[in-house]
Amino acid sequence: MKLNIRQFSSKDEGFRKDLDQLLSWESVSDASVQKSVEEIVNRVRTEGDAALVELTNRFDRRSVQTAAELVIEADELAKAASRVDGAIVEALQKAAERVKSYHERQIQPSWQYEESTGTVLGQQITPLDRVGVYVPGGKAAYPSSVLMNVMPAKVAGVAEIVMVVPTPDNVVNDIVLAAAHVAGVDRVITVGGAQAVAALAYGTETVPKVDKIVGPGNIYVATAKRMVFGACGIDMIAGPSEILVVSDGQSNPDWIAMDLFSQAEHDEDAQSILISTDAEFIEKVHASMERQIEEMSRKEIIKTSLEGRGALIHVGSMEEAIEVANIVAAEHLELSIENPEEWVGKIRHAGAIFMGRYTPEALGDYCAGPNHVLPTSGTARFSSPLGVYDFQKRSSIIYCSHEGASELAKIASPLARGESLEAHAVSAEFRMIDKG
Ligand code: HSO
Ligand code: ZN
Repeated sequence: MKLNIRQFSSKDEGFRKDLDQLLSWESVSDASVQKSVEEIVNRVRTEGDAALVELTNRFDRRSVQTAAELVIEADELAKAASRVDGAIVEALQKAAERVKSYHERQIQPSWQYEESTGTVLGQQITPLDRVGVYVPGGKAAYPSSVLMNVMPAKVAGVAEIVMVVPTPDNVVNDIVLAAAHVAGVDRVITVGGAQAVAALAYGTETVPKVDKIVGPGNIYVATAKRMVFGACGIDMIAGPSEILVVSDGQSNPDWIAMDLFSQAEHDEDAQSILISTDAEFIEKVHASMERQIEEMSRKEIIKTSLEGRGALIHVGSMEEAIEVANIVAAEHLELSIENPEEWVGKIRHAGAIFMGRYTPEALGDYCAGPNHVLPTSGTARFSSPLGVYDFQKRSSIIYCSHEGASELAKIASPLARGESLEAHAVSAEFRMIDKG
């Protein structure tokens, strides 16, 4: 199948402009979506379960009478897992174990230090009490994403995890429920869309109010998450998935072609880019893609993605390749080169860096251990993979000895008077040992 993929060279005039255009992604903010989400959120907020039942019946073509029918308790999840192919359950368990072990290294301990006056200062770490995990239904229902969203919360010590997943026409995805079971979700509620987000943010008679909502969703879900932010925390708003492969031309072109496909098959808006110092290699990868695409079950999605947002970029040197990679700030960056450890230190912006020829993104997507919820659309410039730290918060600890308080009061008092805040000044001065 012929594939018309954009080709650039860093030598081209206007290369930087072309690159910026390639990378530009407008997250759609549609006024009509905004309006209907606002209505839905307000209804669930004020009417609770009644609105949740009515909206779920309407949008998901269901006919439940009460909100209790929307709940799947933990023992039901175990039953769902027993209906799933044993090899898949075993793989989910192995993946969960690896993701857990990786994330355990992210736990931030509380700390404190003592000054010579006996004053103690520190930071106390606590997990969030309750978290809601949104799992999309339909074509993007990924059991692996259930693990990636739930495991860091578990490792952080979140006491209760509620998962919501739409089940249009009453069709449940047993593998998603099995993943929830393996990850240790406490309860699943079969609702989706903006109504699910509102229920989690404000609580209903049946859905407990959570402290943070994580997990990807469509435009309605993303809009609702932005809207409820403040009532609870939210994770980042994910854009389409991207991969950037940097190759020295020495890898197998078929492997690189398939790595690019692996991102393109996610959806039509996904972005796959190859950068290489070897123009001939780029041609080989292109030819391989045109050959291998014939065998792909998602060939139409792959073609649309590659022709719409993909690119093959020739650069003059590895230095230039790294410079471009830092501009792209890709969600996934594969360094398919001989000595990735020599170059990785120069990468300043990337969600996850896959080192060498034997590390395709697909292994990271499922089971290597690091999280696959990563910053998209260049946001790796200022944000990080989902992690244990997203489910922990910090409280400052200040414990003054009498001597320490006295010393601090000498600093605080003039500052307070400078701000014309007398009570502050006097409150501090009361703790002075020598008030003279
Ligand atoms: N590459 C996706 C994650 C995923 N892949 C789920 C397969 N299943 C976004 O990082
Ligand atoms: Zn993937």
